[in-house]
Amino acid sequence: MSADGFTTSPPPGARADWTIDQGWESYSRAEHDVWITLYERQTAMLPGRACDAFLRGLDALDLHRSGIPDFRRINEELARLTGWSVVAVPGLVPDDVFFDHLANRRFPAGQFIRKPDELDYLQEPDIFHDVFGHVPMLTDPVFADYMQAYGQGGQRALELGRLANLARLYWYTVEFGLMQTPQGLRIYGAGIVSSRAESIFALDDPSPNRIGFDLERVMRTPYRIDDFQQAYFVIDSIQTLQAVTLQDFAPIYDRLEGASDIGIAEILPGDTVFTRGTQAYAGAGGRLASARG
Ligand code: HBI
Ligand code: FE
Repeated sequence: MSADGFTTSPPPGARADWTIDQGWESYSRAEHDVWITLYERQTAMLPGRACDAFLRGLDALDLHRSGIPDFRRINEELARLTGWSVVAVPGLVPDDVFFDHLANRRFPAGQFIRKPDELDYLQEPDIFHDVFGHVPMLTDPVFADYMQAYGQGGQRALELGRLANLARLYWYTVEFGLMQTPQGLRIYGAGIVSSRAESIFALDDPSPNRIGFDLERVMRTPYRIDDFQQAYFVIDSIQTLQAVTLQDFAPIYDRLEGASDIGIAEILPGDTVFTRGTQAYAGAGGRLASARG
């Protein structure tokens, strides 16, 4: 048990809450260049794909074209807008640590950046996924409330042993969420918006299902951690997410107790279907198949 009452002690050099100094001065030119490559590639393609709140956040924080942003600088504006701050961590942190940060409006961001030969895919969230992908949405007051409520919900889910269900909510909204707008579907999920290939696949490809968001339906639906999603869930507004967190999850968890998982590619009779996917991409072996090329 660490000093802050967390179940796992932090790695050497990290504080009890697993935070470390970003050490912005120590990033190399090559590391800044990786950020610039990714930043320019994504910002060139996101207008018309990312939702307005994301694009507004990108502008508000002025996430620099000139390289990896200094958390001290972006935190001044972020704190003014919604009271959030970005804190540096060495990588994935234990769930209880993660939820405690979110519940206190601190977003834990990986301090490292991917290598030039990993531009398109990496398993662990790096600073580009976390800061470019997640932080712009935290400038939106309603989404900022949702993320804090998610952290509080996570702490409760840990107490109730329902983390797996709650993790699906995070995955299908914060990481891979789509939003319906008068101009069509738009991206707000960090896992999509920080990936060039998935920013195209999630909106344009006929392979995945695109289904109207429903809390219990999402909590019963497994997800992919190794490849593009086989299903994306669509909210009609960010306010929908805030409404979700105003519910008491305990009765929902009770109903989920006896409920089976829904097949990852399945469409239910009660689903609002935006796209009945072909599942051709997943059926052909997905990324690994295309990587094998
Ligand atoms: N740690 N740094 C970091 N970033 C995450 O997104 C993260 C994490 N730890 C746990 C976690 N996500 C998920 O297991 C929870 O969302 C359930
Ligand atoms: Fe993430």
